[in-house]
Amino acid sequence: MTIKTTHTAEVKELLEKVAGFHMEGGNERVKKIVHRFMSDVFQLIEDFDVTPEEFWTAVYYVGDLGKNGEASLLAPGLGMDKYLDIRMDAQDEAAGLAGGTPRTIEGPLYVAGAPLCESFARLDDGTDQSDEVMLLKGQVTDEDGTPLANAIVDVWHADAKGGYSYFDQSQSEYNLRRRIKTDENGRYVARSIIPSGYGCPPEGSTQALLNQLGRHGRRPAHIHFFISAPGHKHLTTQINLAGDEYTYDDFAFATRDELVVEARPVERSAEGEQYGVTGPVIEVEFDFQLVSTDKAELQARHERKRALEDAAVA
Ligand code: MBD
Ligand code: FE
Repeated sequence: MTIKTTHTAEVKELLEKVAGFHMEGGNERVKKIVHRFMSDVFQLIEDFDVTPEEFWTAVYYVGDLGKNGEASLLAPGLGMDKYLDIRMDAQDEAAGLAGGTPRTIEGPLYVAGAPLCESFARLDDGTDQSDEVMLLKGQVTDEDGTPLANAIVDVWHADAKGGYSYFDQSQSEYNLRRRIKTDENGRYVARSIIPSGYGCPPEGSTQALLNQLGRHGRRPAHIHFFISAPGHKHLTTQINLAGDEYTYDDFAFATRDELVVEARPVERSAEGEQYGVTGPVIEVEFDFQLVSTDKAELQARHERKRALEDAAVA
């Protein structure tokens, strides 16, 4: 039998005190949100008849999540980053700012301040000779197809083991991370290595919850981008390599059809040779279309805590 308590005068008063409704100071929005949040938690405890054992398991789960730094990894796993994208897409639609290359989630592994290069960059440090060479190239244009010169292609991806430099301390500084300024035709070229998919740490808090849900914690091979150009809406996106087991089964829900790209093995690459990349490479080509806007706040990435964001020199 479920005992009903959430709607009693005693619990209502408790929730109001919890949220500081009777106090002068503090932040009104935070008070309202905490009040709603705690009311929903109490209601959930009532509806599911949560036991003290279950409750304390959850409390210590949150503690562990903080200790192993996985809160920003659990968020995409629970579809929260995707949901924020859905909201931003709807807001863009309502403001007449839809279109261009679709956005998809940033993820928790960006590092600010990667070296800035002109039109071409080599992203990998050459450590592992057995890695497959990738030639990544494309063009940044506006929606009419006009090339955008001097756009910034801020690119980052995992190594062949699925690890990201900075977070994986065995990699060199800014390995597989660069900012590339497009040339006069809006083009960018990068030499790198083919990334592998990512897997959540098997002993971490995120995977522990995914196990309870019968879910895996894997992402397909993917490449992240921030694309920016003056007068245009900042774009946060990723491309997913076609043919990966997880291309359409991403634990972080970041795949969009328009962002799936073939990786094409070629014996030689004309663009590559321009930059001294000879021999067989795997070509990955992707063009970006940016939407114009004069609103300055839409031209920059939204704020969030990011590695080295404040230390970065522009
Ligand atoms: C990643 O590489 C990533 O992009 C996301 C969203 C989550 C975990 C690892
Ligand atoms: Fe990633």
